Amino acid sequence: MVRPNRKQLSVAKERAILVGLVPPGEDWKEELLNELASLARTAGAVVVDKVPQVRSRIDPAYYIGKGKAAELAQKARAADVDTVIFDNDLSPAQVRNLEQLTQAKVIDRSELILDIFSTHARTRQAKIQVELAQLEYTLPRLRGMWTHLSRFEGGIGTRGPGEQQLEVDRRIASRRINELKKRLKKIERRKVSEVTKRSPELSVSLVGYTNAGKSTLMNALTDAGMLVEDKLFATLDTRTRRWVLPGGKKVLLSDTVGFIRGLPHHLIAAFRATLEEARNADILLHIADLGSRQVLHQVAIVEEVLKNLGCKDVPTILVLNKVDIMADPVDLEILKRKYPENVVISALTGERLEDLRERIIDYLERGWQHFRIFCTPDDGRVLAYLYENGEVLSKSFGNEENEFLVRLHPDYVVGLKRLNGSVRVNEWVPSGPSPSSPRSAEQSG
Ligand SMILES: Nc1nc2c(ncn2[C@@H]2O[C@H](COP(=O)(O)OP(=O)(O)OP(=O)(O)O)[C@@H](O)[C@H]2O)c(=O)[nH]1
Ligand SMILES: [Mg+2]
Repeated sequence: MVRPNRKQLSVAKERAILVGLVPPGEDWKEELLNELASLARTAGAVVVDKVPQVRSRIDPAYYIGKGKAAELAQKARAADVDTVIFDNDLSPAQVRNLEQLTQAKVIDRSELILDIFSTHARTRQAKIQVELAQLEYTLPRLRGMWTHLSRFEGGIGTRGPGEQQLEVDRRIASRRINELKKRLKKIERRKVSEVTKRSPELSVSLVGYTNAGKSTLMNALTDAGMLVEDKLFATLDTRTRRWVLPGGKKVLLSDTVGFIRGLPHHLIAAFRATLEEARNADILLHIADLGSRQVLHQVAIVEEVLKNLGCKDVPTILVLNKVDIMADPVDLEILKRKYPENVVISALTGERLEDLRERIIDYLERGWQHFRIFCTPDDGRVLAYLYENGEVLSKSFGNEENEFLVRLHPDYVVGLKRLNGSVRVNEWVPSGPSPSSPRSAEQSG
């Protein structure tokens, strides 16, 4: 396959120096580069040094200023570094200038994240999504990249062919982008039809910052067998499993790709369909990592991404995870106050998972209404369905017809009628005390 000329973005096994710009007065200097270090390690690089730069103004030519860049070049040479990774996004000109000065490969945060995504993508959909995001990120930069490549390929004086090559690259890249978009549409259409074919079961989506413990929780609640790793972006596709709650109620639970500060917007665009799962969910479980000192920042970032994805109106429970390794109890109190809908758990030890289960049951039952259901006596599936999805308050069995009083979410009435077209359903407003508790209804039936 013909691919446009692309700078080798992969940093696997390379020795790297990390650089980040911190506005004066900010106190998260160390933490900022810790996250970049996790990203770099996840990508396979060996971090040899971290250089946070306190500076308020961005230098258009060298980002951190020429003096600082020269110091950086010295450090890079002394430590025999292959790559310099910037925590911020750089312009093509800045990359070029910095590479000339440091004699090392220079990549920015977005490129690093794209690199991780491309090595972690497993499904066809995720692979296409990542390639699309990479091409869209590099297309406007092709000019800068060509100059960069021509330097290594002895391109001085070969300007003519260079320009021509650039045009060819652009055309190949655009054509490939269109092709990938088409393929993606096809996969997405098929997925949509799969989703609409699903039963009326309520869906619960796990969302949250990368490494917060979404997949660990998914495994603890279902037998999903999701890959769990102390690495960023272990999960890149959506996995949905049936989650059986105490009492036998079932919901669909989905695990999906995590969020991070400064997620390249091409990536969000490419992964929109994957993240769509969250928008269509009945309930979101926002998993937060109490083990991180940055948990407040992380929760705010996830909230922001959710808002951009159009999930503002989906009921959300904040799941405060990793209580077994909590970094700061004050953060926990702040979050609990700010988000009254919360539970505190440890997905790893299983601590207080029952609180989460109960909360989901509460949530599911909140929209329940009372119904009087009539059906012919020969269909046992109706009663089984009612037990599975609602609460049966009383039963009376007749020769012609059975009658059940139930509490049920209105969504399930549709499924009931699909099950047996002759079922009649009347809404019922109970007056006075409920006819009987479920237990005594069991006995009376
Ligand atoms: N101590 C502790 N560690 C946890 C807990 N939950 C998850 N972890 C660890 O946190 C790391 C990340 O867990 P994952 O479940 O892969 O996180 P994720 O949110 O799915 O991450 P991505 O898929 O990368 O976005 C793993 O090393 C887990 O073992 C917890 O409750 N306590
Ligand atoms: Mg995961």
